[in-house]
Amino acid sequence: MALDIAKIRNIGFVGHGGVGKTSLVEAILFACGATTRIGRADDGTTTTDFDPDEIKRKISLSTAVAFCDYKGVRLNLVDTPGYGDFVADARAGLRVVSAAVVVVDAVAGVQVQTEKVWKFANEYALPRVVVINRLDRERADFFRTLESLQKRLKARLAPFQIPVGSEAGFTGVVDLIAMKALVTVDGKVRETEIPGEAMETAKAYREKLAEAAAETDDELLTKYLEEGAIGEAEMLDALRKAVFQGALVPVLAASATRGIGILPLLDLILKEFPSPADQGDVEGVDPRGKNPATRTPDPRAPLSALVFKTISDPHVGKLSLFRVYSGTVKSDSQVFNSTRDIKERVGHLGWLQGKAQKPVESLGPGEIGVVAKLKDTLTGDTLSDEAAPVILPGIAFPEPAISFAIQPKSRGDEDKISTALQRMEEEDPTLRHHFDPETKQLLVSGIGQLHVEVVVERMKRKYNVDVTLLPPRIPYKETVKGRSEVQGKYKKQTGGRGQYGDVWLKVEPLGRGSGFEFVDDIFGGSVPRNYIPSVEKGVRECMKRGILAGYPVVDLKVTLYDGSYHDVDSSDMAFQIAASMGLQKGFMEARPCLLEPIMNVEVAAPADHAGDVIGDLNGRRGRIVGMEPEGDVVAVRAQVPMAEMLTYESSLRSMTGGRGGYSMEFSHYDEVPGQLAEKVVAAAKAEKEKP
Ligand SMILES: Nc1nc2c(ncn2[C@@H]2O[C@H](COP(=O)(O)OP(=O)(O)OP(=O)(O)O)[C@@H](O)[C@H]2O)c(=O)[nH]1
Ligand SMILES: [Mg+2]
Repeated sequence: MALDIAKIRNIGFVGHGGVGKTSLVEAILFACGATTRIGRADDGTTTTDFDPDEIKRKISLSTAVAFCDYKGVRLNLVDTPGYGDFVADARAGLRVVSAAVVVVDAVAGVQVQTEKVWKFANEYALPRVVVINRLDRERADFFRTLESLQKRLKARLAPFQIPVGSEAGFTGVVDLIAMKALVTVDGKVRETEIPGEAMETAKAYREKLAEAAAETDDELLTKYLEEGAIGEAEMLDALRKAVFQGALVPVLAASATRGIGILPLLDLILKEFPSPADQGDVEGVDPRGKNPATRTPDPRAPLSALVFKTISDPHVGKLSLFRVYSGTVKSDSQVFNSTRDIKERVGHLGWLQGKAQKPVESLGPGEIGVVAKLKDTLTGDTLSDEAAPVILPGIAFPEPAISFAIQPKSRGDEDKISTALQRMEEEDPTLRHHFDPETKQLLVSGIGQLHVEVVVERMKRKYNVDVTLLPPRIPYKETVKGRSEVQGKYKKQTGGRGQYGDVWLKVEPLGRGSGFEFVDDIFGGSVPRNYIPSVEKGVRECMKRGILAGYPVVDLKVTLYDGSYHDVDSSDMAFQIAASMGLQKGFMEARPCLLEPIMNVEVAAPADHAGDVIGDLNGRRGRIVGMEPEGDVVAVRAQVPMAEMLTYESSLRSMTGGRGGYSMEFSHYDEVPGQLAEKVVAAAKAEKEKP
């Protein structure tokens, strides 16, 4: 029997790295009796950080799912990673839930990835709650964190609680709706009167909450303004509606590792967050006629399910994690992968408890489950009924931003390496590899250095191949700043039939990020129609190979405006070569330049080190774009070329005595200054001439 859809809550746990998402999920599982002991992130014993690399590094590297039952309702907890390199997985996790728990650290407040996941949640219009966690730590401050939230997140936030006690003395929370305290004494939660010292603050925040409730509704607001108060029931009702719609975001207080604030969070999830039934119909496309199609969350409707995560293991094989939107999928059956137009056999189905699975006969709408050994299904694919196929919107993943060359440690391992990488790409859509014929190197591309390092470790542990990671290759690009008009002529006369192609090309720059434009401006047949695609192909191939230093050419407009041909000797190939020759010449005459990736960097450093951090960033050709003090920490935002950030980790560590942290992501491409560009070009040339 599939679960009752109204009694399911699918919840995503998101936030900046290390704020306690995994610990919070662990505390919830324990509180609901799904586990008999509380695992600890530091000991590598949590349910959702089960991967050996996660245990070793003490951070979540990928999204994991666990379930528990609370007051008769099934909670599917989707624990996502918070570190920048892996945060794409958080977006995939949020794709299949109906609400999000955004966890922030009570010392650090809003951090880079907090804003990132907030945007992901906006994208899917998810109702959410903010949990201010780690309130038991030194220098933790609920109210200062609240301020940071209000300043940096564009949302209507309302504390539903305030903490009882602070730092090591943080013992519980005041529920501002019931005006009661829930304190933990000897590991047990007790409901008590509000302690005297918290009373005044509680009253003030209760008033703010009433105001927030009144503001959700014009009629209520009038009443509030006229009478100075609104009734308890009205207030609750208004708050509930606003939270449900995502118009108001409750803020709660917690300590995951001390088990404080867990039950009120669960009650809120139960009462205020939508079930998959409330989420209603989903929209997709019928692949047969490309028409829009909707699916109702009904167990008897045709099946639609979305695969949001793939785990591949050399021993267990492939696991596909999916959420059902409509219909019912049964063990030992066949489904239709409508994204790839193939049938797939479904063997055993299961619910997920971290790495463990609980076998089930079938999964209905709203459920999240796992199936092993689907042959060709990948993340983002829709599973449906062959008779009534539908494709649900997929999941967008960011493009890799950084590439490293890798070398096998033992000879003859090349094949093993590509097999391993192919497998890992099945489970990680942000990973790519390719062989660069120019440098004869195997390049692995990922989101950041940590990402690629983890891939290399995994390759060793799971696939038993050891490789050396060479310094990263900066993905430069080439373009022009000026214009030129040139001829490209290819003529060969060898014995019998010759080769003849002749084109005149105009080469011009395009705006940053616009890619490539080919304009056919031939009138009167100086280049015959059937050779025009050959010219475009020649130009494109040449752009791909690069001209200045072997990096791809971008932001270029090429106009073919004249040429000539020969009745016998002209051919597709001859025109391709002529175009390529023309472009190489035209490119070099149009003031070529190199472009480099510029990163958005955010550094959090102790305030007394801010000067050093800024000076150092300036030295890295960085441009400081903002600086915000947050307590005794300063957040510095800058734009810095990627080439200057390769050694940042260790520099920051030594500059701040290990207390600084940073994150970065790709922002845009910009011109490499002249002298540096010359060096890159010279290095590329040397590389090419190497035997
Ligand atoms: N003092 C204190 N420490 C906590 C609390 N919650 C988590 N921690 C600690 O914070 C560290 C990170 O906890 P995790 O649960 O792994 O954090 P996370 O948000 O899942 O981290 P990522 O998934 O890697 O982004 C661990 O050392 C936890 O023990 C808390 O409430 N109080
Ligand atoms: Mg985690």
